[in-house]
Amino acid sequence: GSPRYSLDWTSYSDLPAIYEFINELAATYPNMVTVTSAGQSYEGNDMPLVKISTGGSGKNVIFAEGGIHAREWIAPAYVTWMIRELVENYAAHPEYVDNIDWYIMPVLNPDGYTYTFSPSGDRLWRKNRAPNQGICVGTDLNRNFDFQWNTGGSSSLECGETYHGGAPFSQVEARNVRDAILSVANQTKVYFSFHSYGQYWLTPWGYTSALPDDYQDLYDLAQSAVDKLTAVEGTPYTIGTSTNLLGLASGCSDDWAKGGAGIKYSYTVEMRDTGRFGFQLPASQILPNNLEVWEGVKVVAEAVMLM
Ligand code: ING
Ligand code: ZN
Repeated sequence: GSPRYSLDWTSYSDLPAIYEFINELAATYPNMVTVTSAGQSYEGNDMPLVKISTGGSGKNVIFAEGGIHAREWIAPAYVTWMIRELVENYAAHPEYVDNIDWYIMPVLNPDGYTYTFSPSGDRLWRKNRAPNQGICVGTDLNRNFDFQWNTGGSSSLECGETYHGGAPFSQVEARNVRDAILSVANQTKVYFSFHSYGQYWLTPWGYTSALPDDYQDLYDLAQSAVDKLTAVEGTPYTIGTSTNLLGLASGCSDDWAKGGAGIKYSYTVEMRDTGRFGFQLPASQILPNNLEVWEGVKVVAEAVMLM
């Protein structure tokens, strides 16, 4: 039968609805969708890892995640929609699943995400929800990765929005995604971290203004992707390194994916908008955002088939 779930991408979905969606897809398409657990968050929420594959071994992998920052609701909304597109719309473009194994984590910060949905929480919360030594809660998971950790562009203060944590990989959510990536790193050609906002297609590095030695390769593929993305309805995206476009930021997941896990094409995509609504992007923009970003992701997937 058809999967029964509440997501329709005309509104934002809370954590239970997202988990219901991926579990329903796995139950309906057991030959294409496998959901395993990458571990649990500090508060004990599951961190599902969705594998989309038509079988076979040794295929190239695209690893994608969203929701490392709690308030960036468009990120899980995009990533869940991309899962739906790959699976329910498989027949329209079977090549993306037949030639690539997709590993997708839709909500990397489930505790923070839940907090942004709670009436007693904070819609604009960014960090996770693990307590620190003092009164302030939370570590910025996107400063907690063990590559050039705490070398600039992160906060040593536990109350800071970019608090990097007490040690690299001090946070269980960051360790869980680390282990999920490492389990497939030798096959993984591309790592995507979906964020908002700003309309940037970012490459490493975040820890230095120096460019990776293969920066031209990352830039050229990003340019091809952004060309198609922008062609949909004119949404402009800027391409460059996170340091050079947004300033220093060390301990980020994309730097670790490239420098630590050895994944050549590591991208952080900052989706809509450019600040009018910011993190509170109206739900009416979920589908337009998703359709254009998917055009860019497809360009990357086509390149991955030839790698
Ligand atoms: N921006 C990113 C952040 O973590 C970023 C910018 C991306 C920095 C990649 C370093 C590497 O601060 C948002 N909106 O989270
Ligand atoms: Zn973010």
